[in-house]
Order: sequence, then C-alpha cells, then structure tokens
Amino acid sequence: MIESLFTRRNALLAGVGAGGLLLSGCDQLNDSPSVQRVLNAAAGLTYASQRLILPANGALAPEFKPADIASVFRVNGSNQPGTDAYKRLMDDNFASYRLIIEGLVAHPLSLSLADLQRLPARTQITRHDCVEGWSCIGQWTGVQLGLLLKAAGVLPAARFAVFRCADDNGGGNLYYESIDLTDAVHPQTILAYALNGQPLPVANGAPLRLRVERQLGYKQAKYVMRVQLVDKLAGIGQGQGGYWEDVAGYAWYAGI
Ligand SMILES: Nc1nc2c(c(=O)[nH]1)N[C@H]1C(S)=C(S)[C@@H](COP(=O)(O)O)O[C@H]1N2
Ligand SMILES: [Mo]
Repeated sequence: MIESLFTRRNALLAGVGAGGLLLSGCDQLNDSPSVQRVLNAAAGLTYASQRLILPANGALAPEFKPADIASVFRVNGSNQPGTDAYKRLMDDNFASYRLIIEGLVAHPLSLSLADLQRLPARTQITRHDCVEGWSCIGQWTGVQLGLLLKAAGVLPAARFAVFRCADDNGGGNLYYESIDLTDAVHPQTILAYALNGQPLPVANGAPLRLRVERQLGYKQAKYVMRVQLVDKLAGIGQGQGGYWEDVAGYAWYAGI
C-alpha cells in the first residue's frame, strides 16, 4: 500500500512540473522572503500533489493535445480594466505588479511576475466552458495555487480563497471570485501568466488569471491582484462568493 502510494506520488510529481530543473537554473533568484518561502515549499512534496492522493479530490479535468488548441482564444467579459492603477501597470509592462496573498495565512506573500515565472510551472491544455454557451481550448502556463498557499501557510480557520480582480465590471463592484480549499489545492488550479506559450494578453487577464479547470468560465478570474484566505464569504461583495453570483444569481459552485 505504502509502496503504491509512493509510486503514484512520484508519477504525480513528475507531471506537476520540473521544480528541481528550474531551481538549478536560477542563479539570479530574488532573495525576498516571499520567493524563498515559495521555493522552500516547492522543494518538499507539494501540497497540491499530496491532496491529489486523496480520493475525495479525484477527478482531473480533461487535458487536450496541442492540435486541439484554438488559434485565437475567445475574449469575454472585461477586455481591459479601466482603472488608473491598471493603466499604470500596463505602462510599465507589469514590472510593478505584485500578487498579494493575505488574510488567514501565517506568512503573507508579495510576488512580482518575475518571481512567479521563476517558480516551478505547470502547463495544461484545457477547455474553457462559458455559461453563455461557447467553449474554447487553450494552453495555460502558471504556478499552482497550492504551492503558493503552502508557502503562505494557510491557517486552520481558512475555508475559501477569494480572488480580487482589477476590473470594475459595472455597478462599482470590482470583479471577484472564490473557491473552496479543495479546489484551491487541486493540481490543475493555477495562476496563469501565459496563454499558448505567449505572455497572457490583456484581453485574457494579464498579468495573471485563475484557471480552476473543473468549473465554468466565470470562475476563471482575470486580472488577479490579491488572493485572500477567509473563513466566510459574507461581507465580501454582496456575500454570494463572486461578481456574477452577486449580480445575476449564478451558482457559486459551477462544476462541469
Ligand atoms: N476579472 C474578470 N474575470 C473574468 C471575467 C471578467 O469580466 N472580469 N469574465 C469571466 C467570464 S464570464 C469568462 S467566460 C471568462 C472569459 O475569459 P477570456 O476572456 O479569457 O475568454 O473570464 C471570466 N473571468
Ligand atoms: Mo463566461
């Protein structure tokens, strides 16, 4: 039993990303405490892989072949946040962008795009299903959220990860979304900075967007600025766990 778990674990880790290779090629690593924390987390068994061993997390979303990738990935919802803060980020090509991980964590993190790109990466070709009735296959590359959460040290009281976005999608409410911790540490849940091998276009959520592949399109938050770990969704937006959940009554759990 133990042996088969280990065999499976090694196979999983092999698929999750070549952390060791990346690390050995990294001599100009930023020595910020955030980056060191994530690298230390990556050096051990990743939280995401550990969770995958548990049957409750079972299913992976289907992954596709390069030949299946759509030549242009469709754009929906915001195609460019209109705030001054976002315009400043675009002006410096996201050099001053920082992903903040905060809330119910032992060690809040602040990571630049370059920091994120030096961490072990996962690439996956998946189908995006929008509730409006269209689908599109794309290849996403990014950092597993589970790795970042392991580095941040999620506190026992945390139950949800909330993604705060840069765009005001109407009504003065910034777009936001949330998922439970089971989905947060799922191996295919990544914060993606590349689409089809290119930097993530502004229209698709630059510099960083969520891919949570077992759920519908509106859960795939674009323009992610902050990830907050919380114990409840009440008090955030109108309390339903996401922008579309609040304004249109969409289901919070949008499994496919
Ligand atoms: N920040 C933000 N994230 C968002 C949206 C949005 O308007 N703003 N639209 C959602 C919806 S409904 C879909 S279908 C996808 C569209 O992603 P795409 O533009 O890359 O196709 O993003 C989701 N995430
Ligand atoms: Mo959507």
